[in-house]
Amino acid sequence: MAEYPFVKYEALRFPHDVMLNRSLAFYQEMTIRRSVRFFSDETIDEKVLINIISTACTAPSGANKQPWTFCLVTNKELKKKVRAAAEKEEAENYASRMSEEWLRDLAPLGTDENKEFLETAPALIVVFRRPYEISTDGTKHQNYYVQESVGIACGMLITAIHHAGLCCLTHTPSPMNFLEQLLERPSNEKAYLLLPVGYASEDALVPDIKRKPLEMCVKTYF
Ligand code: IYR
Repeated sequence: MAEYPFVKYEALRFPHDVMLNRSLAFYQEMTIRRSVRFFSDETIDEKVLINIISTACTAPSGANKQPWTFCLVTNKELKKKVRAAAEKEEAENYASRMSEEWLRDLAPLGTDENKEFLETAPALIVVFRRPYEISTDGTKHQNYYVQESVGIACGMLITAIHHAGLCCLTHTPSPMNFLEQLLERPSNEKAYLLLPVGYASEDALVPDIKRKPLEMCVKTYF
């Protein structure tokens, strides 16, 4: 059996008081994150966006296959096409594909088929999952736990966006295969999530909704 190399891991480690402060400060930073639907058109330094995507790419993944591609779109024409295609699908969703209960559940969010934010936001990050890889001889190689891996990477992406002082929306146009076509992705890439990214507009409003109380989210077994 071949030997595989290992290297020493220098893990972060803090004194208890520092750990307590850091964990609280990070929670306090994250708890003010909101999904934003109103963006200013102010541009973002491309280096910041690349740092954010680099953070997402540090996510753990099944067998370290890193089964994702993050497409960064700032081109105005392309954003316009993405908006038109997303609105076409969403118009059908709101008109006939979504159940009465679903529409009732969405009502407090004030969403509809109009997706202006896809054009206003200076950047779109389109995340693709890669269920398999195609080697140069054309053979397919499955990736593992692709949904989980890409979901975790997206969580880290959203966290990095917020940490940089930017806002985003986890937008889920459905079906979203139009993104594969518009961005001319290879056949092994499937659209997973579409995030407009930018600064919240000065008059941005968010729904007056609350998070579940912690007791409903956490069960302890000490
Ligand atoms: N994809 C639709 C509907 C929608 C779904 C969820 I889950 C939301 O949290 C918000 C909206 C849309 O984006 O309008």
